[in-house]
Amino acid sequence: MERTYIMVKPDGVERGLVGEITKRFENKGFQLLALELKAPSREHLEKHYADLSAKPFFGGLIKYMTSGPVVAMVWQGKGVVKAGRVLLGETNPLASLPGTIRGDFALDVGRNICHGSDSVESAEKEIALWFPQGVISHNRVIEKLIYEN
Ligand code: IDP
Ligand code: MG
Repeated sequence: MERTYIMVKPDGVERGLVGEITKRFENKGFQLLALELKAPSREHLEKHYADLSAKPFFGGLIKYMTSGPVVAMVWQGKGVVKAGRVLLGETNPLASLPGTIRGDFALDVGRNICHGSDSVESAEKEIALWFPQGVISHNRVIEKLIYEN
């Protein structure tokens, strides 16, 4: 089953949006496999965002991401990587439709409150980076109410 890495960024945590963001993944039917409030180091975040290290906003991004604790999560379910990005909205919150997390709760690309993996491959890399100890394995009782097969 597909998994993705979702993170509430420091502004999302500080604004009290952890429950709101988590609720949307729960409501959709996805399964929570890991959740932890973390204060990652600069080095850890530089690894997480390594693909963006040449971007002009990289320094600001790392400063933003180290400004407070984040909530690191792993969610599992059918098509969860793409569906997670749909729930989040566009990178630029002003381009995000109402009904999406960024569309409902953010304005600025540099304060867009949440992260979601952009492919199955990067999801697995990010899960290994944030949860090197691994995540739980649990067969939900409600699985037959969420999936036909
Ligand atoms: P994503 O988070 O939607 O996948 P990415 O392009 O991977 O977007 O960029 C990672 C994060 O870097 C964004 O969520 C945003 O916080 C920040 N970022 C992206 N583009 C800009 C920009 O042009 N200015 C400032 N910050 C940016
Ligand atoms: Mg990205």
